[in-house]
Amino acid sequence: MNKDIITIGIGGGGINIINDLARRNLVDSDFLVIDTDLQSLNQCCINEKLLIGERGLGLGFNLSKEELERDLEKIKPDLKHRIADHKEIIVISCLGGKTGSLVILYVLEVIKELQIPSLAICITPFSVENKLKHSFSLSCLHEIDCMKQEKYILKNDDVLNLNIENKPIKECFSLYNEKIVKIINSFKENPNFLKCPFLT
Ligand SMILES: Nc1nc2c(ncn2[C@@H]2O[C@H](COP(=O)(O)OP(=O)(O)OP(=O)(O)O)[C@@H](O)[C@H]2O)c(=O)[nH]1
Ligand SMILES: [Mg+2]
Repeated sequence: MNKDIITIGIGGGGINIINDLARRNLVDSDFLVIDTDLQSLNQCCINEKLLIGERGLGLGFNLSKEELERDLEKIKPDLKHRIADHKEIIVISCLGGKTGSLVILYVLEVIKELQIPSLAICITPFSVENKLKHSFSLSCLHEIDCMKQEKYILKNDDVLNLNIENKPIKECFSLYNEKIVKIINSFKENPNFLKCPFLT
């Protein structure tokens, strides 16, 4: 029996986040993880997984747009099948990575086709990360705006403002994920919560 809501994690960062939410039982939701990287999918505790492409080696920066589109078209029926029966969908992706920044747009298009209310939680790269990551992140956010998709932006730089001294980054990410839990719960309570600024 499906839950009303499904939370989808895309790319390495998205999968890390979903893995942490599920392992600590922080969100009452079904989960799905999607990546081009088989290793990252295999390391994740979620049962529902979708691998994009046959190589399983991640996108790196070498795959052409046409090849990626072809690979995405192949998973479309499976993706639709896994999400269609849910009433609400959350999509979580760390922008900057090639998979995170490109695949999220495709997943959001499919959700739009199905007309299911959805929220994209987009995490932007640390300031110190390379320029290419920031340019992927910016163009992804622009595309999401063009789609008129509801989105909530979180900045990885804020992870550094948590004031947790000498903690491994994984623990800092884990603490930051509690903010993501609040956003998901707000969306569950009211899918229009972003239109009510006093609630955010
Ligand atoms: N908040 C948070 N950010 C993360 C985490 N893991 C990675 N990131 C961020 O995610 C960004 C993108 O990295 P990945 O998600 O691994 O990249 P990807 O989408 O798999 O892309 P490719 O491997 O290049 O195809 C990184 O630059 C980090 O800023 C995490 O657990 N939490
Ligand atoms: Mg990756």
